Amino acid sequence: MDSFDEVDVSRAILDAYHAKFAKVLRSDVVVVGAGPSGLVAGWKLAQVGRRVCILEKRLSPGGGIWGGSLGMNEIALEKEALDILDEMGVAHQVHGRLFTADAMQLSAALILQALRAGATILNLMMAEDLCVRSQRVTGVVANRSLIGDQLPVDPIVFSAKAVIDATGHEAVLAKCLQRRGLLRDSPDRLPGEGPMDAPAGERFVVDRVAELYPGLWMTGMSVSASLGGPRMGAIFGGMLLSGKKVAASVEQALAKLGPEAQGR
Ligand code: 48F
Repeated sequence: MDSFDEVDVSRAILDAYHAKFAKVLRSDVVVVGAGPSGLVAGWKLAQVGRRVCILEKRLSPGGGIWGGSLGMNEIALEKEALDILDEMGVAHQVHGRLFTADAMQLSAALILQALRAGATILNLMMAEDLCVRSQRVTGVVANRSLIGDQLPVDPIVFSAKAVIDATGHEAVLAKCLQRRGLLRDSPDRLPGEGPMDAPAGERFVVDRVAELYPGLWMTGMSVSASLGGPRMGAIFGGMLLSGKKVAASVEQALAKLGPEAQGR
């Protein structure tokens, strides 16, 4: 255990991180936000061979799953989402018309599924803007969390053929386009979420998954925040299914691109 010194430790980390970072500077898909919808989207796209980078501003991926409701670390979900749990080997319990799962198990499983499928997760990385070229989103501008919002330090760019806004209630990327007047037919500001209506909210985040602007898709609560859907809470089936649906939609769009854009 004494065949190394401290600089060996630093160098190993630096080299490994550099390789990981360099690999995703040009990705097929950049997912911003590692909550339930973003992690499912990243997992499913990596599973079909796409180079996927997931940017998460917090230290821990998992978004709103960890705390369940009121910090009670259980989440509820509907039967339609059970297949996704089964695929990951996450246990569930029956509670009347609903099901529950352990929030720790679900968060950990989603993170591991995404990583094992080949996605790269960069935590402490905060998306602050988008690259737009010829009226298409071509990448994400990001900075270190706790640098980007506090110090005058320039960001870095991750390019992508498709970007997914999975930033939850904040709908960060949709707002980037909105404040520049790039969203056609939209009012001065995004409508934000409507009042709580859990069943309608769950349907909304799945039904209304869409490409908001060429190259930019939305999933999870950012769908509601961008399009004025109802809020809902501590029920997660819609988030998982929304992530799965956006992955299918992005994959379909990427498959239509020319062969040089495929680059798997
Ligand atoms: O909030 P979050 O879990 O979004 P979601 O996938 O799921 C919503 C549910 O958790 C819950 C709900 C269901 O009943 O209503 O709220 O739609 O995950 C969003 C992730 O995005 C990260 C944030 O830290 C969280 O982990 N995030 C937000 N803004 C940025 C970001 C940003 N600018 N850059 C990188 N990550």
